[in-house]
Amino acid sequence: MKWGQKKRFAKGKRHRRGRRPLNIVFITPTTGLRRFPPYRWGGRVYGQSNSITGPLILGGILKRAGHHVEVYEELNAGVNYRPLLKKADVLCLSCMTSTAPRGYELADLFHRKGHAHVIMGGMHPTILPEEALRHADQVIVGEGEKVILDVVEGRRTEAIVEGEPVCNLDEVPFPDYSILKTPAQAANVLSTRGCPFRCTFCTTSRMFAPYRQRSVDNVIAEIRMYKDLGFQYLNFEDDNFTADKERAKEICRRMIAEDLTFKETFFFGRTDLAQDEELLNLLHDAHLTRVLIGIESLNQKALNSIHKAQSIANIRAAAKACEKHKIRLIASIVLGLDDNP
Ligand code: B12
Ligand code: SF4
Repeated sequence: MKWGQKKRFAKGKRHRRGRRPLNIVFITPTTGLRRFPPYRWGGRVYGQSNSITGPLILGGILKRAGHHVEVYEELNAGVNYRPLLKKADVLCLSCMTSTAPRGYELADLFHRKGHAHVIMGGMHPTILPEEALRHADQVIVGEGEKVILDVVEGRRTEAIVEGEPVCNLDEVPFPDYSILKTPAQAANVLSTRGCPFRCTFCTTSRMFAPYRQRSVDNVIAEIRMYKDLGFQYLNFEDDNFTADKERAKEICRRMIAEDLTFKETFFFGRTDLAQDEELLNLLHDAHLTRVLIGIESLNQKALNSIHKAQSIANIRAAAKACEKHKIRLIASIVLGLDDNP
C-alpha cells in the first residue's frame, strides 16, 4: 500500500488546552536514505549540519508563551521516538515535498501510538493542504508566526488555517537554538523572505510572497547572537542573497567592521555577481566563501528556449570570478521558465 493510500488512523485527541503548559515536539523529517548514518556523514561534503529556521522561530514563540518545546531534525541525527510518543501533547511537523511521505508516516505513528494533536506546516502542506490533512489534525498554510500560538492553544480550530505573511520581518523573533535537540554546526540566517525574480518553477518566491527584506541592523544583531553562542559557521539561506547587491555589500561591510566573520559562510548567489568586483571583494573579506549559484541549464539552447537572460558565458564568468576571489562554488542545475522573460 502506498503512503497516499494508507488507512486513516484515529486522529489525535484534542488535548485539554487550558492554561497548563503543553509538551510540544517539532520534527523536521527526512527521507529513508538520508536517515542512513553513512549518508549523514557523506552530507558533510555538502556543508555543515544546520536547521531549517521555521520550527526554531515558531518553537521559540511557543516556549515564550510558557510551553515546553523540543525541536528535532531527522537529517542530522537519529531520533528516539519512544519517549516522544509518550510525552508529546502536540506534534508539529515541518515538511518539504521530498520529506512529506515521512512526515505522514510520523503523523500516523503518533496518532496510533501516542496522544498528540498533529499540526503540519512548511512548503509541502502549504502547496497541498488537503493531502496533508489526511494525516494531520490541522494544517497551517504559509507563514506560521501570527497563528501558531492560537492553533496550539486551541483558539483556532479550522482544519486548514491560513497563515499570514509577516509585513515587518524585524518583528519576527530570532530562531531559538536552545530548543534544538539535534546537532547544528552552522547557524542559518535569512535576511530576506522570497525573491524578486519569481521564476515559474520556484516554490519559495510563491510561498514567501511578497519579497521582503529585514533591516541590516536586525540582521547584524542576529549574526552577533550566533557569534556569542559560539557558532563557527554561518549560512545565509536567503533564496537569493545577492538579489540586491548594494544591501549584500552593506551586510558584508558591517560583518567585517564589527568582527562578525565566521570560519566560512555559505550563501545563494546570482551569476551576475561576476561583474561586480567590489561585491566579490567584500564577500571574500566577510568570509562568505562558499556559494551555490542557481543556473537553469548548462545547455545554451535550453537557456535560449526559455528566454533566460542567463548564458553559459555568464555561468563560466561567475565560476571564474568566484575562483579568483577564493569563493568556492557549488553549482545547482534547475530547469524552468521565467514569469517575465
Ligand atoms: C535551509 C534550507 C535547507 C537546509 C536545512 C533543511 C533541513 N534541515 O531540513 C538544507 C541545506 C539541509 C536543505 C536541504 C534540502 N532542501 Co532545503 N531549503 C532551505 C531553505 C533555503 C531555507 C529554509 C528556511 O529556513 N526558510 C525560512 C523559514 C522562515 O521558513 P520555513 O522553515 O519554511 O518555516 C515557515 C513556514 O514554512 C511555516 N512552517 C514551517 N514549518 C512548520 C511547521 C508547522 C507545524 C507549522 C504550523 C508551520 C510551519 O512557518 C514558518 C515561519 O513562517 C529553503 C528555502 C526557503 N526560503 O525556505 C529550502 C527548501 C525548503 N529546500 C528545498 C529542497 C528541495 C531541499 C532538498 C530536498 C534538496 C535536495 N535535493 O537535497 C533537501 C532536503 C533536506 C531534508 N530535510 O531531507 C526546497 C523545498 C521545495 C518543496 N517543494 O518542498 C526549498 C523550498 C528550496 C527551493 N527554493 O525550492 N534545505
Ligand atoms: S532566482 Fe532563484 S530564488 Fe529567485 S525566483 Fe528564480 S529560482 Fe527562485
